[in-house]
Amino acid sequence: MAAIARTSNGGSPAFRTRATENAVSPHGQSLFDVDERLSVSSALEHSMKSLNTVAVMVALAIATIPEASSHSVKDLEAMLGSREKYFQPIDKPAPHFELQDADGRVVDLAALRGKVVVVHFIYAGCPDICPLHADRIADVQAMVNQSPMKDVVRFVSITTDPKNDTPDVLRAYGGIHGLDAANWLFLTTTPNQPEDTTRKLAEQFGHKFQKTENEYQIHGIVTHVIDKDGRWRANFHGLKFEPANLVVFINALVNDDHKPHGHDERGMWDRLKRLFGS
Ligand SMILES: [Cu+2]
Repeated sequence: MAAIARTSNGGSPAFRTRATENAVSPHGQSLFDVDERLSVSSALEHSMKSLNTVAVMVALAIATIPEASSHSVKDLEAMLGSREKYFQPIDKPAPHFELQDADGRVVDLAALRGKVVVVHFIYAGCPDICPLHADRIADVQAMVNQSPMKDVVRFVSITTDPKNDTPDVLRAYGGIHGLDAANWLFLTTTPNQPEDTTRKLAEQFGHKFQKTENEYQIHGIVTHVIDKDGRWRANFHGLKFEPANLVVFINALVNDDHKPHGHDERGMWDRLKRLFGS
């Protein structure tokens, strides 16, 4: 039985092309200024490979944009809200988790402070959707890792099937899907946690993995983005979102040192250091 994923159709090629082209605009304006001159029939829309190439250029280009303010993150949220229909802005503390990697190293949310974290839930035995989700995350990671953002961004896959996703399975999975272990983690439950811990965690993130009689799981697809302060800032739903939009959003959070929630010390210190060139 196939897992069922909550996806919907859309994401017109015209939109993808326009958003991507505008994101590389060299004029120092908003990444999403509308440029109606672009042709809908651009060759880009026919080639995911070309799109990825352009998207890598986007990642490189935006990495050189001067520090964004929280104001620009809000602006970007508003623009993504109208242009990327699979984007859902959120602003609340991310659900806490304490899990472990294939080598038994415990990783909790607090350990990821100071990093922008892209989290998603999958299980290795999934026959259809999870492999595609992992491939999509690998695409985004490849773009991010072409830029200095690599040091500030962590990609975290969490298995919802800890019984079957043994350490060996976890170790093999990244290589199969092109995920770079430099800033990617595949986490599972710790030995003393109940078997459904990560499925419960997915519910805290707002979606469900429901086990069926034959070991498959019925589930949706959501990519979560957590900022450097551990706040859950967005969901990208399904697989039809434009990867470059996720990269642009990640970039805004990487550059956002403003603390809108009343704890500004580190951001202020960083700005002072930059001001004095140290
Ligand atoms: Cu799946």
